[in-house]
Amino acid sequence: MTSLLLPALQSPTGPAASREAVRFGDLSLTYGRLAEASAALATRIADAGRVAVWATPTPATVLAVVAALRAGVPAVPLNPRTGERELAHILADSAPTAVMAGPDDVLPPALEKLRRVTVDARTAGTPGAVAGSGSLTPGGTEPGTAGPGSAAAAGDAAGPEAPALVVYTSGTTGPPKGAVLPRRAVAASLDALEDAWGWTGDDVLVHALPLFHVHGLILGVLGPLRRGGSVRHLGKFSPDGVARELASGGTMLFGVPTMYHRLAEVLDGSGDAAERDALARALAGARLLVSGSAALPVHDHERIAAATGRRVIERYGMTETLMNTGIRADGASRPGTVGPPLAGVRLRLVEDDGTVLDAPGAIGEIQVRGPNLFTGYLNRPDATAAALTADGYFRTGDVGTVDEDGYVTLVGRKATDLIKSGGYKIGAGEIENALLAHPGVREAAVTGEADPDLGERVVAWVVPAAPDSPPSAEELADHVAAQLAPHKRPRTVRYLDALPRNDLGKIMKRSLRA
Ligand code: MCA
Ligand code: AMP
Repeated sequence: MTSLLLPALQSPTGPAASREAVRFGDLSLTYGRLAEASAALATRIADAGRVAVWATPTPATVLAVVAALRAGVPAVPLNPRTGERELAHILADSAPTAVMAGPDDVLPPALEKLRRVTVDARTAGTPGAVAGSGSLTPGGTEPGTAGPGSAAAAGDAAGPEAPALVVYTSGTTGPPKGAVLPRRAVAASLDALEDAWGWTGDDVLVHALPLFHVHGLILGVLGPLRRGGSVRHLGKFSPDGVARELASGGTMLFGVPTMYHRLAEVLDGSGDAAERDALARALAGARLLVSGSAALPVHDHERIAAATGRRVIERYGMTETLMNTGIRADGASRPGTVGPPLAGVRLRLVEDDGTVLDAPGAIGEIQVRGPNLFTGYLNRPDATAAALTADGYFRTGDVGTVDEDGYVTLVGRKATDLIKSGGYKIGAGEIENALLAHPGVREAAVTGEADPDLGERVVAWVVPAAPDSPPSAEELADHVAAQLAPHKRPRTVRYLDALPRNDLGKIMKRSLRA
């Protein structure tokens, strides 16, 4: 493991400098430009204790995060669609002193109090920018600070335990918690994937994942940059975009199961035959198709394999642990399993009473330990202590089995109040609290239901304050989207006269589901 997080950005010259680092549509950044611009930007945030990044799916986000890493300043990526209540919580909790955003981004009032550092990844006119071809000349609102010497000024050499990112993730109750991810964990996890997948600087990764979570940002952006390779981001997921980028040089595809499901629907559907064939050819030509963040149903595995002759491989991770297991590029694919532990990761199954299970076929909670783990939750020593065992293992809350050759299969989750929808982790409690804050809601409970596209769908069970004029499902969805985030909105609302409760007054969600 190299001590620099992004060695390819240190002082690239010659062909290494002109290699494309990132491309979003017709906007692209070479290693040379990214190195220069991020070094200049790093000097502007060097004194920020923590910096928020308005994480739109654009090159500005890449530039901002790389600059923060090079400055040794922890970055807090924000979902640009975060609602009022959730944003207020994240800002109060993480206390950034500045926010990095693109020149045209309209920031919500809560962010106006912070120093705004404009990240302009489009300004043309600096040597190397080719007008009209989409080459970028970033450098922010202080032109002239990016010079050939400045790339070396940014160290990228903060200590291994220094926090690189704070990523917010939902729990069963309460607002999201900030997982503090040290540089050591980012490096270790990306290097374990290099080993598992033979990931090199020649790879061109294609994806359309959001840039405010581990999957899209750490694996999907820092992964290629650490290897000196390229990433092409689609901006917004579409089967056409996937086909286009894989057919024109893309070697790897990362996606959540919902995306692979939508690809399978095209491959298996009765739509346009030319579109279907183009997609099948493009997928067949890729070196690696990787799914993660939730389980890819075997039916979708099979449909993709039938149409392309290629197997999607799965890897299993978590915000707090980064990547734990994965099918190797040179290993047996085995749909339905998430592969063996990655290099450096120790994984065990544990019974409720703490007994470690080692009989093949045993089912228990998955606990993991290794250099890939976070350091803790920001401002939450209680939650951090509860998540870790005395001997340093992280309690994932996932329930699984390990077979004789070490392949892990996930069979469920300990907490029924966690919903995975479209690959996003969503806590039932935070949605219930948001619903209860709506004047038309007297009581609320939230559950997850199976959904062929999203994996699980958020369902709200509501007792209206006024039974004759309940708030509409759309109004409640809009309310949750505006307070928390659009992906947390209920997709189904069911109205009841009362919630089923046990003798202690606790809501019996099991009987709701039944
Ligand atoms: C709809 N929209 C609304 C509302 N309704 N906006 C405001 N209020 C409303 N009431 C908007 C949305 O914002 C969006 O806008 C559009 O309508 C469609 O939204 P939605 O229906 O939510 O999209 P979808 O089709 O359901 O999205 C599917 C998806 C998405 C693209 C697969 O779920 C996704 O990107 N998932 C990735 C999750 C992920 O990266 N997870 C990683 C975390 P517009 O059309 O403009 O966009 S897990 C992780 O990191 C660990 C480590 C791991 O293992 O990977
Ligand atoms: P998050 O906290 O958003 O990082 O989500 C982490 C959770 O996603 C894990 O605890 C798992 O429940 C789930 N997950 C991630 N990858 C997979 C996978 N390949 N198969 C099934 N579940 C997964």
